[in-house]
Amino acid sequence: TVHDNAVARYAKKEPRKHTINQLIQFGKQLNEQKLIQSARFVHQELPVRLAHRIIDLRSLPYYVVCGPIKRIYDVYVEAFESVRNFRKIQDLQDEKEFTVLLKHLVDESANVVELLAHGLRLALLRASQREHLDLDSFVDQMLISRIGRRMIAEQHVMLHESRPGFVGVINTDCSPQQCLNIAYQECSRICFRQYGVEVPVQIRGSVSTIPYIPYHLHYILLELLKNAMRAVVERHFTQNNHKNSLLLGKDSMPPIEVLLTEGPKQVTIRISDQGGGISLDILPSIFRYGFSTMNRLREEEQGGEWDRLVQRQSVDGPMAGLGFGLPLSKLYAQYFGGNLQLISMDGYGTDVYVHLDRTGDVLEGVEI
Ligand code: W6P
Repeated sequence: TVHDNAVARYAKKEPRKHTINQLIQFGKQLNEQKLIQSARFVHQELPVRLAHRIIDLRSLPYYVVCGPIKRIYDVYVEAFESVRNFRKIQDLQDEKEFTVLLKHLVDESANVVELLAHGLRLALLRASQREHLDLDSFVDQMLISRIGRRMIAEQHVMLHESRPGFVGVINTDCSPQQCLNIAYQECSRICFRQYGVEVPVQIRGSVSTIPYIPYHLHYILLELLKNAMRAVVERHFTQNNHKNSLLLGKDSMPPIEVLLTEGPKQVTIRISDQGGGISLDILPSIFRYGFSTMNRLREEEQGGEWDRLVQRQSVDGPMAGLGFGLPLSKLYAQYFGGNLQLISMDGYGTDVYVHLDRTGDVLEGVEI
């Protein structure tokens, strides 16, 4: 098509990466010139990052890029064109209109993760007869890139709003403790709605605040707490009989223990549940896309394979998603130099370690 040259041209450039501290430095004491400069950066940068993904999508087999993934491709091409064709940003009026476009693009692409999950499921179904298909690193790259694009777009949009403690979407004094409490409250509500019980959480230790994007941390902690609570509830109802369990109070569930620690460079959050751990045959798959622990019990019943599990996604309640929660949480943790590790103690429970950089000096992105 007519865009091919433009895509190739932009894809020759490498993305320009920033650290959290650079974004904070740039975004504070904002004036008109800096706002225009910020818009110009996004104007140049988004097409570069999109072009790389467009090329990636084109390199996939035909039967993968149809349905939901073709839809993603179309959304990306449209975003690429609309940003690239936007006039040179010269004054505040240009900047204002460009910001409206950015908001629009962020909203438009809200369902990309869902499309990716459905597309992956379809692709794996189609591929099973033909060839061995491993799309994990492709999906990783799609999601890492999406985290980055959304961050730079939302950062620019949010520079217009001044909130205490924030520079754009970055909280210069993000409290892991507070974030944990908020995620815990939300998770308790979800858990109670789904199962009619609550799982107690005990929090120990305290840490300093860090420069961070609260949304990223909230996503990670909510996801991990949901997994932990689900494991504890399922184990509880499996071990005890249902009638008895209903008579027992909240304290009969073994608590999830959270420990917050810090060193010179990192904050670490360890979340320990006594949900029985993760069965050894599925442990190697838990960071794979499309694998959902919601299917754990059913798999044990049926002795199924991961390939067959991916066929049964997306009908789960709010405690389980499309099998993207855990791997996506890991990418969020890694995006600014942190990490996420999981240790299962077979038959007992699971420990998850979330490491977060506290210096703010690590470049965005994840090497895969
Ligand atoms: C489990 C499975 C899991 C995944 C992520 C976090 C905690 C847990 N606990 O049993």
